[in-house]
Amino acid sequence: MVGLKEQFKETADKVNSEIKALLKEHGSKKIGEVTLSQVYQGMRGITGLVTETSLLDAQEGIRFRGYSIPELREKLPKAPQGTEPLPEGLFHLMLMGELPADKDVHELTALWQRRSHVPKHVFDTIEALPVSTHPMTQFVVAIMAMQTESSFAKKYAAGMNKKDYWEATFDDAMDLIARLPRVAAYIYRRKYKDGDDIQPDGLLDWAGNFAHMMGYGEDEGFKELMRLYMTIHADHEGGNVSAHTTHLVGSALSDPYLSFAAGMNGLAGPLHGLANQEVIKWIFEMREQLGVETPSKEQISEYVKKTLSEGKVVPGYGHAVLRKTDPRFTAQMEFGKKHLADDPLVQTVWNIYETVPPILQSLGKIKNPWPNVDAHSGALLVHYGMVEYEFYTVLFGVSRALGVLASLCWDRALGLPLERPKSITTELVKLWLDGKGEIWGD
Ligand code: CMX
Repeated sequence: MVGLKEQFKETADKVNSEIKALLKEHGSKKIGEVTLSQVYQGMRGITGLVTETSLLDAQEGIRFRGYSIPELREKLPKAPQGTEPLPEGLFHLMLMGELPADKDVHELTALWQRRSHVPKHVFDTIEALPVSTHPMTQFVVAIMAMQTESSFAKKYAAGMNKKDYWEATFDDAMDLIARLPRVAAYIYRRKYKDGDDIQPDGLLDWAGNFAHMMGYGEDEGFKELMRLYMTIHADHEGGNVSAHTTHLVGSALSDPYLSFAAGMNGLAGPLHGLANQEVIKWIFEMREQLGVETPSKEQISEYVKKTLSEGKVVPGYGHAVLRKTDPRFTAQMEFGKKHLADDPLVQTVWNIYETVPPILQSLGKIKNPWPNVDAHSGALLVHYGMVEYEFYTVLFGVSRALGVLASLCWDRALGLPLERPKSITTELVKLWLDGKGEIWGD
């Protein structure tokens, strides 16, 4: 779609000039201080990145270009007869900084439909893996196999002018987003449905078609859930592991396929995206051990204490930045109340929500005892029949592509450089504390 690409370039040029002027006048202003604890403890609270697509407030939660999740659910275009936002609209908002018109969203749906062809060798590569391979591993391998299609890699090898990086990145981002649902659905059908692959439906929206290819095309409720799911998991500002990794690897001018695959390896960690499978696994194990379908709050409380006493985390709770209930949790809870309030598993998730925070709080060390996005998503999926929880992080990954690839377009359009922070050794820290060594920047 020439239109969106040109519009993006025009917007990016304007922002680029603004940033240049801003740095010329204010470039030496300090925006914070760094403590020794922050250096050792995961760089929490250090502002060191620019990500244009979304901003996280510790108390309020995520805003995409200034819009909260409830606002997006109201304002973004919907599917015919649908009430949840189309993720195409969120992508447009993140990329362009403005809410899309219905027409923009339809054009994006059509563009992604046109560019969704996945080459045969990608399916062959997936087939070369044992079917028992974790779906996230199959997903990353498939993304790497698709790297043969990278326009950025081909153009760079041929000698691309740095002024054109943004365009090749844009093209790769669009192709990747268009192809990911097909690849992810193929992995799902291969692993869980005897390889009974379902061809795309060229008339459906991006998330609706994804639901269809996974085998849930007859279920309007599941399609609506996918539209909401793909919207709320897309972005969470720039410092989280998947977004930061994609940005970091991209800063070496690794093409968007390489960068996104790297980000997905980070999403596959249990403290990040894999937590969505861990939550359901944990609830299933609790139900099995207690021998009941809907454990009481007292039983949940005992099980949480047991989990903690075994030196494990309670999955789905806590956050590195947020300090309140995640609005992505709340959006899913609202979806649950509207469509499946009687579901016993969903009710268990709500009982856990009432039980866990005071217990975590009582430990005195946890900065955020409240649920994050992963605490709720699995229960909704199980309701519609998707019980294969090892697949859940792939759903998260398909959605996350929207945010991190929109950001990668911005990275190249703004000409952001190689990322290379300074590291130090404990030896140097000790010398510095004794006044015998200098830390760069001190
Ligand atoms: N259960 C048990 N202990 C927890 C906990 C939880 N849910 N959340 C934090 N803690 C512990 C930490 O492990 C840490 O313990 P130690 O001091 O013994 O090492 C202590 O409380 C302080 O941690 P914190 O500063 O509050 O949290 P962090 O910023 O270090 O970690 C996170 C954030 C998300 C990794 C952590 O809360 C956690 O492990 N949660 C469970 C896994 C999870 O749900 N991850 C998904 C996050 C959302 C996403 O990215 O998808």
